[in-house]
Amino acid sequence: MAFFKLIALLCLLAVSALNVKGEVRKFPDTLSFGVATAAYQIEGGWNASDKGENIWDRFTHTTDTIKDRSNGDVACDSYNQHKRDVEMLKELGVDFYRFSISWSRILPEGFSNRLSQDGIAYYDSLINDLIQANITPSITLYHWDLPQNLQDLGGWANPLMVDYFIDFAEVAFEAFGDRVKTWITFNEPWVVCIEGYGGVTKAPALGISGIAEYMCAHTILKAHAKAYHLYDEVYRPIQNGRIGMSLNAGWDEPATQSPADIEAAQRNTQFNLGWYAHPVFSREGDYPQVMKDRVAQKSLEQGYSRSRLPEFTPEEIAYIRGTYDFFGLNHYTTTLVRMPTMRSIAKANFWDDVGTEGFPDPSWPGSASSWLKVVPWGFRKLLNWINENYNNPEIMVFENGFSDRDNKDDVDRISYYNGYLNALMDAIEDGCNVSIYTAWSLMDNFEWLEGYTERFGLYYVDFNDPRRPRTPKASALYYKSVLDSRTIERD
Ligand code: GOI
Repeated sequence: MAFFKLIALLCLLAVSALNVKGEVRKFPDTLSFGVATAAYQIEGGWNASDKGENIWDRFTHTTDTIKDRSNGDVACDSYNQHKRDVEMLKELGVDFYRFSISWSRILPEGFSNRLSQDGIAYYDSLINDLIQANITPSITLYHWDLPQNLQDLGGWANPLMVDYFIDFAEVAFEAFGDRVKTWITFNEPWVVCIEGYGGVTKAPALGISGIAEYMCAHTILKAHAKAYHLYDEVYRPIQNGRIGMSLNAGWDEPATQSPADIEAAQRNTQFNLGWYAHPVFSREGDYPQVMKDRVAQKSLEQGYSRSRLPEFTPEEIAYIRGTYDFFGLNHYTTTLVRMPTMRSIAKANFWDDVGTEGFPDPSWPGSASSWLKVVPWGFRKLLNWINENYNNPEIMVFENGFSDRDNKDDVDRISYYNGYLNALMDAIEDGCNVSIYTAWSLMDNFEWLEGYTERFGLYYVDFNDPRRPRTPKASALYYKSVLDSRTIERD
């Protein structure tokens, strides 16, 4: 008998040492699972009751840059169908739901002079239904939909926007903070500033590269820090929740092991993730040194009288440093990075400031989104990089997901999730402190410039039907089984 026990034990050891495909891996009990959405992408009701106009209303209504010439006027109609949304969350068995608040729905004029009772009532009802269903609500304050009249005043390029963001945050903490204990100040400030201020692929599409994105980031970092301090000093003592921001980051893999390519990959990470993470999560605070040096140098060469990258005062550096209860991460994909062969242009430009080239490996499987390749091991490397560079913070993964086009039998999405969940498990075994995993997204929704042509949902939404019916895709059943068993199969 003892002999057979020994054999069984040896087999078990062999299986775990060899990492056999199909082996069952159990997630730690400390990891919670959820799904995410964002207000403009799902709500519709763009002018319901007294809701004010925001920059995405303006952008979609007055330009023809959205691929299928669509907009978020109706989207998934969640403004009228949040009870169905909560049903879906219950079907999936999620621990929490991450959604965002539409600023101009609760403050129609952007300022806190006037609150919309209907706007507040909508989120009240959603939050109450979630709690009833034993699903933890978590709120993103800013997922890209600035009130248009605040944009008319310069938006995030105007440093005074800090105080108007604080007014909005205060209204939200007051109204919902008794029931909501996880707050995300900003979703992906990189996208807001690079694509909306430096570039033209997100609202307000200013396209003033090399200047505007640095102003935007400067304001957002101060606004984030001020919201953190407000929560920390006034609301945490009575509401006892947690607050941070969520940064998008791919993994930058050096294209070759040459010192130049390794340097390029590191610089790329510092200019993209470090731009926001270093001021908040590093011991020293402030922008990364390589960023300060390069933008100052190039600005000088280009004839500017000062660096295009604004400077923080020592007081501001100290005020921003440490303003987090967790590291919020949105991760989708990986790129190869190399040192460019041609160098330097005379005109101010963010990409010239970075001075790197990114491209995918042709062997990586693609998705419906040109930028999104399936590279699970990059997720593991990125989590470890954050762990090492920012002192082992508690990491909350607030977005991770895959796009396809029009398909309910979404086997590619299932293999994406299974690959990335395995990489997550590897990173946890490496010692990364990950407490939250969030799939993007609960359902197909308005995918910004791509309109409804790229679908990220676990639930399929029929956008041709005025009732916007939702049906579970194969991946919804896969995710449900992961949540029920708290296990995955090694791939
Ligand atoms: C989330 O952001 C977001 O929070 C959700 O709301 C959203 O629904 C979800 O993701 C799904 O998208 C300008 C090929 C500069 C290579 C324009 C093509 C750089 C590189 C456009 C196209 C990467 C996800 C672009 C966060 C993709 C970075 C999404 C941030 C670089 C570009 C490109 C571009 C491209 N994104 N991402 N990139």
